[in-house]
Amino acid sequence: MKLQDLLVYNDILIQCHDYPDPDSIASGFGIYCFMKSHGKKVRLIYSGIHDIRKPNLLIMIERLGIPIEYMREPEYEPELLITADCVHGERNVTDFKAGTYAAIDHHVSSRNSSELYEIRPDYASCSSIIAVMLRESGFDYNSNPDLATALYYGLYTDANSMSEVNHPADRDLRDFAKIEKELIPLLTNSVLSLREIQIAGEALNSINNDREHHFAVTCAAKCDPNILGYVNDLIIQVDTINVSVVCCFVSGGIRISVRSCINDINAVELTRFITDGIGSGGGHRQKAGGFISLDKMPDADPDTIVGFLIKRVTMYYENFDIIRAEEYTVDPEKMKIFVKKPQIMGFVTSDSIFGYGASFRVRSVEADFKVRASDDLIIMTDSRGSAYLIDRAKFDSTYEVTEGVFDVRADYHPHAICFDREPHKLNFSCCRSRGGAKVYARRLDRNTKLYTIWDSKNYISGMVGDYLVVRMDDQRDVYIIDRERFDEIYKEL
Ligand SMILES: [Mn+2]
Repeated sequence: MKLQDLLVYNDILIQCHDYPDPDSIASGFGIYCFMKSHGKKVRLIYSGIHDIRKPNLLIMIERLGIPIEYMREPEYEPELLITADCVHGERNVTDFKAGTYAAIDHHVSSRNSSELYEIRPDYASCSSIIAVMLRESGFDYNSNPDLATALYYGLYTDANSMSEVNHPADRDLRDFAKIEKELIPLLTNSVLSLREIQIAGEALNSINNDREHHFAVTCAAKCDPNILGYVNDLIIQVDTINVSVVCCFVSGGIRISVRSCINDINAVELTRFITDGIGSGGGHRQKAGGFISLDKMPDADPDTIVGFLIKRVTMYYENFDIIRAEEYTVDPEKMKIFVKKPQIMGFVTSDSIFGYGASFRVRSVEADFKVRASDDLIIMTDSRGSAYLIDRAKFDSTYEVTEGVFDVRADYHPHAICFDREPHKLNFSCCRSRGGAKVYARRLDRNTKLYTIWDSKNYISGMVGDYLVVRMDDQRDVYIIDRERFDEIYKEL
């Protein structure tokens, strides 16, 4: 869905979830500004038993001039109702009737069937989705500093002070929003009430510590999700705790915060494992956050959710093998020989972007990485938009240049970022791999974490059904490829 698709309507109501948080308010405000700029009759509202009382929200609304109104009961039936950071029909949003419903949200919902619903669970905040959608519709959110600050703060709070940013769109909003800098410290230091610091204390007092696997789980009473990160950053410092999960009930579901201080457990991966099928999650190797939809766990209470989390974390621990490439030896009985098929890939020479010697970052779906431009260094991509570097010698021996422009069919097209300049979209040309390289491979029958010879700190994850692959000409080079991709690249000899 595009924001322009909503311009056929004139009488528009934008609704945040009940007891809105900064992300919901900022998202609604973004849609409001867009609709206003097109001369629409529009109101921004929220409902719930009581109006907004939290000091940071009151400051945000006042200082950024956000025209949000409290509407306890529906006052009229608009032509179009757009829910921001929530979906009509979910439990966390009061039922308002409308001619047509639209929604923009980053929470997994079972009600995302309509064409006017834009749900992107990979984004850490709804504000990041709004930032992308505004830009795609030709509306520069930076032209309105209040809006830029609101969206930034929406992401800031939903991503636990930016430590759980996830999608490249989150990173773009974090890096490129032109914010009113003095306001952020004021907002972030008006978060805790006396009651909330007591909630933090209670959560610390009721830690469940698994002594076998060295993980901890605790549930905090209903509180601002910021408390979760705060509590969890303390728990992870305990000597006998390597992994910690803290949860609390929030509007519409359960927020979880996950920390890991060991290489063998990636916090994002654990978060996704916990929320698989019932929610979503994102973040970094050491810090991550997730959301479980109450729809999927309707009977959850603090005790059952703690029990559930302990069970899932234990399951995670007991369901993977670890392989270290350096110590790995091929067992020809168990592995078959495959040959690489020719592949069409995209490439761009690094010095063709900002010139020879320029330093910049490449942002792609998976991560950002640094580049020092030279004619020897080439940026590659595949059709899924994941990017990586190779040197010219390896490029020349593996690929031949072919005609045409390479098409990235992915949610996020790789960009080059040079200081605070606008991100530069990379234009890739086509090349074809020569193919013919032989590998040993086998399908994984257990989830596996692999430390390659290139990186002894960050493992690569393989799930049951993926392939463990070993280069025949260099048997130390062990890697994992997912099942679909493996079938695209290799055929059995
Ligand atoms: Mn949100």
